[in-house]
Amino acid sequence: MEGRRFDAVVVGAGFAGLYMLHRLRRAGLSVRVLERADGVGGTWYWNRYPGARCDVESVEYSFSFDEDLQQDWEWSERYAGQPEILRYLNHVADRFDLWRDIDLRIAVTAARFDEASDEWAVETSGGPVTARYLIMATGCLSSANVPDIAGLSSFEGQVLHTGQWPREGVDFSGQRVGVIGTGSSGIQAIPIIARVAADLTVFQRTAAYTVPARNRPLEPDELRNVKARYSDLRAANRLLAGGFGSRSRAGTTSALEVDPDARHAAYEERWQQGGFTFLGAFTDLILNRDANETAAEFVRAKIRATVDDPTTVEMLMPSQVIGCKRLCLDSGYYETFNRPNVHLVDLRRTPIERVTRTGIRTTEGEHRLDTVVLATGFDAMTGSLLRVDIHGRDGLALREAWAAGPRTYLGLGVPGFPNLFVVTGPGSPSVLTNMVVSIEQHVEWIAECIERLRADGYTRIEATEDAADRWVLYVNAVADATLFPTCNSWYLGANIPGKPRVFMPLPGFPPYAEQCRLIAENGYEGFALGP
Ligand code: NA7
Repeated sequence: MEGRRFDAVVVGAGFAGLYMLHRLRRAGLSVRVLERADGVGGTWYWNRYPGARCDVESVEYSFSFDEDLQQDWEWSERYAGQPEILRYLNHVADRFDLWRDIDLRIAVTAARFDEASDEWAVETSGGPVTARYLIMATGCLSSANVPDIAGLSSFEGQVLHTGQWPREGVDFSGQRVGVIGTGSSGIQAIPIIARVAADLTVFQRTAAYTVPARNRPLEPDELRNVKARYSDLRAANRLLAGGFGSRSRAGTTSALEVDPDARHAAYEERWQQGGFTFLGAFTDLILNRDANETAAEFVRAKIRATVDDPTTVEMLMPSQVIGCKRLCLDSGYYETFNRPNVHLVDLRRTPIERVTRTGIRTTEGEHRLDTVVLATGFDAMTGSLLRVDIHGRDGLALREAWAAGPRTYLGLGVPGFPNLFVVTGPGSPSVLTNMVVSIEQHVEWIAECIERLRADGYTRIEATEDAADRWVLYVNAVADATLFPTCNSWYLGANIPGKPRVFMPLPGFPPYAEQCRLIAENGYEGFALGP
């Protein structure tokens, strides 16, 4: 690979990188995918913690670009677990003969745009390569957030992060385990660890809302029905704000327009169905605080009804807007706190003072532990991009350009960084959607753009400053019309100390996709093409 030149270098071999490779190769480009892991899968390669499972239903969280693929692949469960998704992505790599253009165990460390040749000089752990186009398919949740907790390195037991889980798995039997973090990862792992560990202590900073996933095996009939009209299902999903969920009925009224009994019945029906459909019960749950509070209170009542110990109930009571931090789906999370071997520590009342050689010391005393599991999330959306030392035109560093927060046009292009594309970058719907739908839309847009540039004899494309300024204002205006900016979520970068507080994803897939389409149709409005 070293010293070679490609039409495109793609960084990352998850859903985005694999499809990008396939699509660009079909367009006749020479492409190289560089992946730091020793396998494909991206976030599904790294997140092997117990209970890791997708929270979008498997028949929807999968590629739609190839009819034979979607007809042939048989998902076994309503929500696919991590091992099954990883098998699927390996199958995709086999099926489309992708391996020959993928380099594993290669970390991309830096990239510099050369204005004389309109090419990127890419530095990797395997030596330098050059490419006209640099496509960052680095994922939104791929840079683990390991918090700076005093004494962590002095702990003599194991420290594990859910997003960097050992490939060989971990046997917790007989162990005293501490889990820090109660987001999706913690909420999925905790019930499973609790079943095998001798003792489990959960260290909670913010109480989360979670609704039952109601995961189950998929019946052959159900799968047959989906496949009989698969393209209709995909098309219907693309018309929804989140790019998924068209098989469940969306609410059509405000939560405040119906009487309390009808409202309760609507929530209860969806609670029994399981999944994100809960927040689709009414039209204004993410727009109106009073409406939102009715859903929040329904979940709080479920916690009171499920958990036996009143002190634990009180600690588990979430207070922020429901859905402001990403809603979690669980399998027996609240019930786990009724087990005699599970204890909850509220870090707001009794913060961690330090990790000692033998456990975690809070202001209340020491919890002796054999293993600490950090379910502390990710430096989301920008972490994996900024980990690479990218320099654009005039030597401009991406880290400098984004010092006050990410600034993109469409989440796809960055002013000052010609021929750089970001798949599901900040400023695009990405993590507020079914990621596979957003990835397919981006990959296809990027591939068509490059095909057009090549056909028309251009060697350079760059988002203009003006277009990016307007885009950032637009994304903020859309987000500000929702309740999303009202809490300290990773959507805002609020989970990482010192990270600029900017709402990064753009709510609403269909209008976004339509804008991308029109911009391309109008000759890539907002981009400067050259020479
Ligand atoms: P999340 O959703 O970012 O959750 C991380 C959790 O860890 C959350 O409860 C945090 O509390 C907690 N946390 C983070 N740092 C600390 C420190 N320093 N001390 C104590 N607690 C801390 O990450 P996940 O991996 O669970 O999920 C990420 C996404 O993956 C998820 O949304 C799905 O899309 C899949 P906080 O809420 O910040 O107070």
